[in-house]
Amino acid sequence: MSDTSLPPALLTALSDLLGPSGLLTDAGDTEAFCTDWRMLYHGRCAAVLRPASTEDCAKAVALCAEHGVPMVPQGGNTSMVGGATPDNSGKAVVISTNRMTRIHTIDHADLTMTVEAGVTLKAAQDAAAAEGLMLPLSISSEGSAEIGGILATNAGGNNTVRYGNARELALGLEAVLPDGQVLNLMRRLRKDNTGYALRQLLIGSEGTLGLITTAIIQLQPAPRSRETALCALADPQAVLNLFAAFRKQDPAAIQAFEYMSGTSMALVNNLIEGASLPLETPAPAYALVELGSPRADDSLRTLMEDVLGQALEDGLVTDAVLAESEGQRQALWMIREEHAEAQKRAGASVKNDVSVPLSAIPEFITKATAACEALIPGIRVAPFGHIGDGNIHFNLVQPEGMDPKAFLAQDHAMMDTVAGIVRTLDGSFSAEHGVGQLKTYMMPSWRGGAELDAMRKIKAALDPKNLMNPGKIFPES
Ligand code: 2HG
Ligand code: ZN
Repeated sequence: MSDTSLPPALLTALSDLLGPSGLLTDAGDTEAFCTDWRMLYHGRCAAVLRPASTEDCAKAVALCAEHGVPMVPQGGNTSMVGGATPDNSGKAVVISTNRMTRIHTIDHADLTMTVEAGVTLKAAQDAAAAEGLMLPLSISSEGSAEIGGILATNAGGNNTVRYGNARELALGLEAVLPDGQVLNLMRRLRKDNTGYALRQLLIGSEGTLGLITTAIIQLQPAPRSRETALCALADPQAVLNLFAAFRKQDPAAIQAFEYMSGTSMALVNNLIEGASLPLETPAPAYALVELGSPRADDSLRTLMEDVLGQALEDGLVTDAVLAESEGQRQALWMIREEHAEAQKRAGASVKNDVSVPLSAIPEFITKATAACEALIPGIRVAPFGHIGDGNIHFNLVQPEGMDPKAFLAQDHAMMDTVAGIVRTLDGSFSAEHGVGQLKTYMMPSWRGGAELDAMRKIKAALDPKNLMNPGKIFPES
């Protein structure tokens, strides 16, 4: 039985092109593609298209474009801002990349991997590791998030502090444009100033300018020594001081530098099975520090012990634990990576993925905490994130016992309160999660004037009928 509203001619053409496993039209099969990971958005679609190659994807896009059917690209469906969920008109098709799962090559001389959009980040990391190399991008959702979506949203994550965002790692790209043309930018060059950097335009465009199908990713030699520590501290300023202490000794050794507040840590402890704080007493703030090097000597251990030893002596760090095995390292990372899941289990929450200059972080956290507590008494302010990049997930969890709907009804008031403080500190309301549909309403006041105008002109030039991921990034008027 088919639940689609697609015109019969298009349906037949798509069915001939993609075959039974490449075209889903039953509501029971398409439902999972119409809801986001956080269950905040519940859209509908006319069909889910699952092309298995760039060629099929391009033909499917051309057919939809011809019939004026909107298209929503979707990877692992892990967006935090509703970036891959269709609206509820039921007119759009979702184009899922999850059948494009080939890893074409891993090149040791160029240190690159050529990979299709639907490969999960974890599968790509594992393939690199199996060859003694490292794909230096790590995010909490890496088991499901796919390479195409990661590039479309310019994901950041835990290793940005050393290796940059997804943008810095993509040397080449192939994408299908909104009219079905294939844009082949698969060049593998570190230097290439031949006209506009279209690759960088597609990266971070959240699927509004085209659908990324293949990429060439820069790899690194695998680390042969790694040191990981969890530290307890008094406040975010102390966490930043510890970051500065490591940076002063050897900035290139810092592979990750993460912050967790006492409140967010307590949620993980209470709500995630198998997670327990490996420190004597709970603290107001924590830092998860990872150092890495392709050298196999013990210089990182010395560095870690020297900096932490001094910090403990100075009272900057109040307690610390070092991972003594890969198992212990993974247990420390599990505590960090389960933050999003713990907050989901704690009830409704509002996410503010912000960045401010490093020096402004303590002031931001203090002011935003006070403002949110004044706005909603009993609110649980649970910030954490990539403090080494100035990126804080300033997440707000509903008061215990409050009706989740009543809490979410105030989401704009909360987001505007936080964003207002971010603005006074020269920050951004979207650091690494994108604008999606959740934050489109903020665009005119943040990216108004010539900047938003230029963005709209680019969108109109590449997608004049507004068919590719409509309703994302751009506010309606
Ligand atoms: C992370 O850093 C992700 O774990 C998710 O970006 C952040 O839940 C969040 O807000
Ligand atoms: Zn993050």
